[in-house]
Amino acid sequence: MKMTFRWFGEKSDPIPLAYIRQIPGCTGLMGVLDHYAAGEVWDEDEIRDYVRLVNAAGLEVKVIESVNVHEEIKLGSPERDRYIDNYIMTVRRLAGHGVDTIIYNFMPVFDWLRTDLNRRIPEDGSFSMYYDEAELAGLTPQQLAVRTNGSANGYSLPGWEPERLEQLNQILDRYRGFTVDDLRGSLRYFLDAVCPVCEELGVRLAIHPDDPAWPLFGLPRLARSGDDLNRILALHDSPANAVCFCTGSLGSDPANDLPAIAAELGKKNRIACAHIRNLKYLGYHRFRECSHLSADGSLDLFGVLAALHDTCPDVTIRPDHGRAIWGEKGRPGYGLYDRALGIAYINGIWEALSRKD
Ligand SMILES: [Mn+2]
Repeated sequence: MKMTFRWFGEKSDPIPLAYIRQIPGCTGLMGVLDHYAAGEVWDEDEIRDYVRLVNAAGLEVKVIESVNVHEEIKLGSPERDRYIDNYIMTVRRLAGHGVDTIIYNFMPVFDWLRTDLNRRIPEDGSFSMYYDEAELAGLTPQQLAVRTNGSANGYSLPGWEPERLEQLNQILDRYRGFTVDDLRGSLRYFLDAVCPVCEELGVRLAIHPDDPAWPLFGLPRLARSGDDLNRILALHDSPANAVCFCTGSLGSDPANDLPAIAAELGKKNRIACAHIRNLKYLGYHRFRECSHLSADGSLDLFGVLAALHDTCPDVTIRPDHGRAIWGEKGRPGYGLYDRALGIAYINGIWEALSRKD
């Protein structure tokens, strides 16, 4: 197992790389260059400088997150080929600098969604991200977008960039009548084009599950259960067509048996990487994020890690969202302290699993 950390880059992440290097067992990053809009080709020099900077801090960067897919690709419009060519160019450039895993999602319009990014946890006074579908009632997508960005401590959140949301109405109109089968067809076309290049380069494309794991604002979603993920893997049968196993996203639906899904996908050798976090169910489509400790939430993180340890022991892991604790005022979900605690917890479980062998 390789332990990594999400880092947003020197200009938009307040956490120094040197601090990340000091987290026990943390040897690398899942990197992000989040100023690129979906569809843009990433600049070669910038990729090189980024990788050098990370390496100079004693960390690897083999996994890159949020190479976002343009809406024209998801909509399957004639424009898509141009954006797929751009995507392939970015993949080639990243591979040229040692990247072997690229995480993407295929959610129409919206990336991950919460109704509150800083909700106080009454039990311990810390703050975490919170979702309550009842709070969405009466909110238009635009109002929600404004509210989400407004509570982000001044940071631009991945998937919620203001530029992208300007044309929200137009994009939402174009999705009217678009079904989950249409969306899956668009994904197949994308995978058929990009996976052969990935195979040639030794890169894996890892789809991130939908977050939360149900449709929003009537938009279709295709990656919200084990069955969905198996269907996606069957769209293009290749080791390059893989999954980022995100426990918090899949786990938002209590019907998803996370250890069983992890074991099944791991046995197929299709888990390229994993995001590990916990959440606590508070009611129907209502949950909060919590510490990683299984006892603090509703997910069986021991069971998930045991399944990964059994089926894909070389997996790259990072702790996912953490709470804001000890007065830290950072990017919501991406502070240093609670994610470092998450790593310590995951490391402990992993060592116990390894010693048991
Ligand atoms: Mn995730």
